[in-house]
Amino acid sequence: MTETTQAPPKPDESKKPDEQHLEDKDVAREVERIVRETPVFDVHTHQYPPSFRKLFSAGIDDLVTYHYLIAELFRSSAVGVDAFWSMSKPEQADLIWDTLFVRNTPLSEACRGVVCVMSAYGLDPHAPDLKAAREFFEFIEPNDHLEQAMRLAGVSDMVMTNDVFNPEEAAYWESGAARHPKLHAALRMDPLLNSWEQASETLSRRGYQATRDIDDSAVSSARRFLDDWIERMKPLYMAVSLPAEFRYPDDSARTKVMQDIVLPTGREHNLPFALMVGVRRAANPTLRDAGDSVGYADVSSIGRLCRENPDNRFLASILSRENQHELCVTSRKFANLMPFGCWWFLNNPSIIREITDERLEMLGATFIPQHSDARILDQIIYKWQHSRYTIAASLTDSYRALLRDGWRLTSDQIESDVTRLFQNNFRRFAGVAV
Ligand code: RAT
Ligand code: ZN
Repeated sequence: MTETTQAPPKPDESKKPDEQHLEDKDVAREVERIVRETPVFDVHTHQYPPSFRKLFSAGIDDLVTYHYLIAELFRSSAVGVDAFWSMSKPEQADLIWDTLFVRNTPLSEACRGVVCVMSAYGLDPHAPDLKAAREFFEFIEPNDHLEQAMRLAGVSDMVMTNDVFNPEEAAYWESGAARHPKLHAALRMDPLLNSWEQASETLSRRGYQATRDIDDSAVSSARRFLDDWIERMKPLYMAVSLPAEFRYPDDSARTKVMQDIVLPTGREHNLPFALMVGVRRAANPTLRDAGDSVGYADVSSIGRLCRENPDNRFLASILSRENQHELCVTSRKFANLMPFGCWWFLNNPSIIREITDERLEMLGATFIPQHSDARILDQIIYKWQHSRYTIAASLTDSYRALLRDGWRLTSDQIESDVTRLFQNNFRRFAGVAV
């Protein structure tokens, strides 16, 4: 074929408008399909590979004793907390099942999640007890279980929460327990920033001498400690959860640790730092993990961190619903800030909906809409099924509004936006191959 016999078609002529441009009536169906079929990179979970035996949490007893459900149990049962904690895990699960699923309608998001997971596995959520569910999970080999759950959830990769200050977890890393190629590490360091006293004791005990004063030698010990753990874990980011009272800068040990230890480490290893802000730990300590609460955070502190440290990248998730708009505004000011997820008490459809709407309106497709925070493997199934449903509804309304304004929309555009939201925004920010 020569140039003169056939000229290449002009871009416009190569399109068949009726086939390529979606009509308003087709948008919802197409968005739902693409959101359902696009795999997710789950950027914050509490998953572990099966080789981290005791930390690998899966199956019906773990699902039903999720701390969100423990909090709900005490609102519907007269059982006392001491009596509850003295029970074995299967006894606790039986009580929660009977209370929240047999005697009551499982209306809450956390309850509905168990129903969703059971249905996905073909188990009867109306069962009077957990016998059949226990039998079902008993025979799944852990690696098959992991694969099956990820497939049912449409999750390609998960980021773990790897607490370097937890001796039980550290022991697995030190013993060289096998990693899983789809489970990536995140170096979590709450004590370092929230309790220097405790952190310095742990550092010294592990051979990284650190005094209670954060002097030069303590700084270099803590940096060596982080360097060594980064070398061992190869994390995609470092992370901390911070109380609602977090302020930056201030005259606390935390600001010093940030400035002298954590931020330089992030720059040297080219690692983003994930800030999860707004927790009020142990509001009701008798409930243990279920007793944490929420407080209003200071988003301007995050803005100052981003402004003063342009060579660091920050991921941020804030727990209070009231902080979400400020986080969007701050993200518009700083490209080194990536908002992610609808965290913990925000992981409910009504709230995901409003947060996703405001993020789309203020940030386009430049954010990470959700993470599962799954503590129990099987939860990724419901957390993602529920989130996908709401994210699709938000996106549908955004695209339909765009159509009303005269935009011509194609499936390719939707695919590219959803891939950014579910995969590539995180991959690019964390330096993972796209
Ligand atoms: O959502 C949760 O399960 C919380 O207990 C926390 O794990 C929280 O997500 C965190 O990472 O601190
Ligand atoms: Zn978490």
